Amino acid sequence: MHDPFSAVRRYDPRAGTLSGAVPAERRLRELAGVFADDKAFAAACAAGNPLVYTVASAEPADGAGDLHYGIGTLYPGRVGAEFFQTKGHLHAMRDAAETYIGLRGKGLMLLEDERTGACTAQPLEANGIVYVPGFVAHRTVNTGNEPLVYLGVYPARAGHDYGTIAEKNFKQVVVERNGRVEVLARADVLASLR
Ligand code: S6P
Ligand code: ZN
Repeated sequence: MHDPFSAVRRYDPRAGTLSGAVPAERRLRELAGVFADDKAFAAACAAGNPLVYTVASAEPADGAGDLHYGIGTLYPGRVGAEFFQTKGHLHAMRDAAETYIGLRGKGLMLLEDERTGACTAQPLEANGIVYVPGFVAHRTVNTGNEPLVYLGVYPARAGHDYGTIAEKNFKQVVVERNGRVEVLARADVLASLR
């Protein structure tokens, strides 16, 4: 029988593992449309289709008040000038918020409110916490040289809407330029690639 109290898991912040969870893998080819530079994307896929990130999730129960959580491990790397990043999503249950807790490494979260269009890039790194309110699309970017490992905790019924992002993408793009991390407008980056 399901025991509601046998709920202890172990995680490893260096390896990004979670006991009892088989990590889902996202390789570069699955991120078609995410990166601004189509040519660099095609070249990187052809050159070995690297593992970009894994997510190891725990879904203890699915009631209205329940929580799910997952450990994301986003590897360092770039496609052209743009840092490795997650697909990004809104929650299907739009008002579902999420708390991201940084465990290892250094990066940014791109946040974009679908109601107002307001967007920002917030630091996500070891010992830092980013709160993602409802109605806010979120994407994680690794701007460092080691894996970015984080824990995301969200309502069990949040769900994922990837389609809206696939259509519109995020307004901001995070690139390395002259050895520095820069957050640029996608429209400007696309124009410079033409
Ligand atoms: C789930 C939570 C994270 C992401 C993970 C991968 O609500 O936000 O666990 O699933 O960062 O990102 P994505 O966009 O591929 O789901
Ligand atoms: Zn989420």
